[in-house]
Amino acid sequence: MRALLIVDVQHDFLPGGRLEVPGGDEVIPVINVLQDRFDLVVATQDWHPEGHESFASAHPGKKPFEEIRLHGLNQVLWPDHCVQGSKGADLADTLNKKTIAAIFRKGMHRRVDSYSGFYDNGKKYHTGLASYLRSMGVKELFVCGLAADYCVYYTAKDARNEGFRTYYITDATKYIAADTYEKAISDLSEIGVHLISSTEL
Ligand code: VGL
Ligand code: ZN
Repeated sequence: MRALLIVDVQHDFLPGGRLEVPGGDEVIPVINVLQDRFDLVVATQDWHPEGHESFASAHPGKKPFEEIRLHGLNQVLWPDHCVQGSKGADLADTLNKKTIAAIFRKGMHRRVDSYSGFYDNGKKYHTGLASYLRSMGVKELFVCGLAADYCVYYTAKDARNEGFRTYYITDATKYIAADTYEKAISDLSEIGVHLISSTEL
């Protein structure tokens, strides 16, 4: 059984959104076409409470994209984004949602960020995604969405560590910054995540 995992294709990560990913909207037509080729389609949704500690606005004097130590972890500070119940947190209007069987929300714990769809950055709280995929008989997981160098990267890495044969679809994701993307790609290939193009599917 193989599954497609669509990471954080939400308004706030699209051009004009609060944490826009350059060219982020371009992944949507690619993902829409891909969906039909999978037995199972699952999505994640970044879903922060107001005042989440990953927001620069929660730290007086700090600006977005600065890095701090937060409860023992390195944390990039972000503009407020994907606030629970806001329009920016909705899955993109043009994303086909008909085939999405389940949506796993993350980033709800105020004190810790959650890039991966599997667990938070401190690996303390699980979303249930790993056991869900196993219970559905998934062996191969194909990861796409936003952003390539943060949530898609960490999700693919954890998928591999959880024992799934993992594929990272390079033309169905876009990055926030080129340097973090380069690091992500080399780390993923080192740990045995397969980098593929949607045209190979
Ligand atoms: C993301 C930064 C903060 C992502 C989410 O979806 O890649 N990046 N929250
Ligand atoms: Zn976030």
